[in-house]
Amino acid sequence: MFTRAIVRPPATNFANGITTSNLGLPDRQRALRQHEAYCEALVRCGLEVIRLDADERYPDSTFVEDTAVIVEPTSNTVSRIVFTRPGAASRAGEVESIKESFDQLGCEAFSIEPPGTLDGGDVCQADNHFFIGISERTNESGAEQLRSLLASWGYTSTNVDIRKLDALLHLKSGMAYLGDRRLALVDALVSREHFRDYDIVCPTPPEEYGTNCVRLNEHVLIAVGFPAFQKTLTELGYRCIPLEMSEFQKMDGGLSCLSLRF
Ligand code: CIR
Repeated sequence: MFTRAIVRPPATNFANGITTSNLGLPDRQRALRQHEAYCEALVRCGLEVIRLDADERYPDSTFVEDTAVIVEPTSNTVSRIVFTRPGAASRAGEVESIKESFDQLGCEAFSIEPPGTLDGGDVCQADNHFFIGISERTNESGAEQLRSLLASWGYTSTNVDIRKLDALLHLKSGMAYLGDRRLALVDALVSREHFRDYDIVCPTPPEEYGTNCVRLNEHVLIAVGFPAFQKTLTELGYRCIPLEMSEFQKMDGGLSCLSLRF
């Protein structure tokens, strides 16, 4: 059960962030409206939304997911948080300001240390198992540090190498856990050994961007514009909340990147 989410709206310099998408410059006013609708959807899913101020120092700072991995307790302990060490130099400073927001939340805190790099977008939790993407942003040292922390808390993990998959910035650009041992996966990941014990839903081209959906309690947030994928999820019994994501997609971001959920 998720009860809280941390979000940060796009800063005025949002358009100066990193992107490979070739979809044109984002419109910040539209991005703010899309972000507001996203926050309203989180509330609809039963979450309290903790809204941080926009951070003008970091154009990519709206993508808060990349700064931390939150591990929810399975027993009666506080949540644990692993602050990341983002793989993109321009994003390194984002972690400090997220740390300040967590100071009040009483989580037990850990950090990825050099030479490790890790982006939260490369970490996909599926119940007691974590998939960790090795990507342009997350290196083997970062993945190993996370694996070791998770193992000490009783979780298993598997590395998924996505470095040859140019279309995926992060692992979660191409996968999502839907609960009940079901994964949404892009076609390029479907045949990987790691996923063979799961039910798989695979959006067909040109709907791959839809794969980055977010199961939150009784609902699934999905991006607008992927009708076949939405129909599949609805037929499987999920209550979908479609959200406009065009401005974030222009900056290589997806639904999961816009919040830290716990
Ligand atoms: C970046 O390149 O870091 C940002 N423009 C997009 C980050 C998206 N985050 C994510 O997929 N978790």
